Amino acid sequence: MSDCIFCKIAAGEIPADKVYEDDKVLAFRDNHPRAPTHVLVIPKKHIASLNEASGDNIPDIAAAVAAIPQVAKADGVAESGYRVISNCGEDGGQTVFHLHFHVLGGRSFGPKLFRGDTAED
Ligand code: DGP
Repeated sequence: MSDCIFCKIAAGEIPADKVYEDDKVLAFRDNHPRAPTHVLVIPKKHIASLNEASGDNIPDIAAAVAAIPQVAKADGVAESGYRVISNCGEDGGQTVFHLHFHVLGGRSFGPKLFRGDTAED
């Protein structure tokens, strides 16, 4: 997709700190890291979000998921643990509409998903 920043990174048109690459997948460091390890794992194919997960896209999404433990291992967080997030849509907090998995590690996130423990937080 011509105006997609992650497509441009996948095509090598915009530089990124790459940590993993194969024919279907690219992983690179987030430019606004929230943890010592903060890597974005993307399918190279333009898929806007998990909302578009379907038969045709599943091999690309599966390849991205399969790259996650390799990224975690390479960054030394596989044993200590890490968090994987894929924000989907506006309420999900998605800002870049090319499917990506945030791989966050190197610190403890604890059991909470939200700031508080209620559905409104
Ligand atoms: P999300 O809010 O889930 O859509 O996350 C998008 C992330 O992408 C955000 O943490 C910042 C990161 N990001 C945006 N533009 C770039 C870029 O040009 N390069 C890199 N490395 N990361 C980017």
